[in-house]
Amino acid sequence: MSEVITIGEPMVVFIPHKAGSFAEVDCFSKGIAGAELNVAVGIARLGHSVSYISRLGKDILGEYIWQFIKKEGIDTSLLQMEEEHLTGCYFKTKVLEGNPEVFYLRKNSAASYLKKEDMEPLSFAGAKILHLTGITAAISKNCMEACCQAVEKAREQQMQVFFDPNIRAPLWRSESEMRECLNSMAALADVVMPGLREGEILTGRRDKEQIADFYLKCGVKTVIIKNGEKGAYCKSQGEKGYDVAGFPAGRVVDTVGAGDAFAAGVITGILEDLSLPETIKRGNAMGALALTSAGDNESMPDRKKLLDFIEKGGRYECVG
Ligand code: KDG
Repeated sequence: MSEVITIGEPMVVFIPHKAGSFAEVDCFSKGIAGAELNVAVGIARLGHSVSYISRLGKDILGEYIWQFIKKEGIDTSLLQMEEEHLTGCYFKTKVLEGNPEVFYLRKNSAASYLKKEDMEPLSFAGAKILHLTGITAAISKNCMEACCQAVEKAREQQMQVFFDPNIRAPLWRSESEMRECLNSMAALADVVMPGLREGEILTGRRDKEQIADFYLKCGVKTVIIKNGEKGAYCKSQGEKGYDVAGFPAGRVVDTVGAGDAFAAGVITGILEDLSLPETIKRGNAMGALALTSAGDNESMPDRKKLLDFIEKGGRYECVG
């Protein structure tokens, strides 16, 4: 089994060539998306083994995604292809500042039919980390149950469980349901990695230490709160919290996928037994690099690009 296992919904993303509403844009490029898949790409490019659990529709998008996953060296043995449902996709806008808007065409997608029973026959033997995000939990009740089942299996193998809440409000019926589900998933994890704003929304606290304490009280071992260019704040059980400085990103092309790049940096740092501050520094560097391209995982670095970026203290030529 691979070192890391992750579960999620892959999508094709359509990336506009210019700013404006959908009606105003004529040309789009296509790319591959899906938070957990982005993380898997980051992990694989740094030379670690990773398995991706998902369902794809047997259609042109599903075929395209399958080829991409194989090309990236991610284990496809836990991927299923099915005839009945389609593969999801989404469109994003191009913005000159801030976060782009996203429009999903993913309701009833093949991945939303992932279920608990799909997890039961799988062997997690030998794997070290299970990475989950709140997006998979949001797409359907059965996906949420599949994630919980995966946590049980991970526990049997003494794996560490990582959780990124990844708030995607349009996927939830209400904010209270979202808060309750995401916090209950977070409580199952060893390491929780919310963005600062996400932490505020989910816990109702306004301060990074209070947000961290909220999750530590639920039994989480380490909380890492992402704060964009400023870096991240970390607090572990029984220890004092600390900040790890971020990297200047240079020109920001697109912010989507930065949190996933951060997670890939943290997960690989843990696999390589880096100290926690060094691990988070790697996460910050990966997050900054992710801002330099229009795709969701296009600028996930290989090891050389990552080490060069860290050595130079940031700044990288933008793509697109
Ligand atoms: O974190 C990046 C993801 O948001 C993006 O790749 C698409 O998975 C996606 C989603 O659900 O928004």
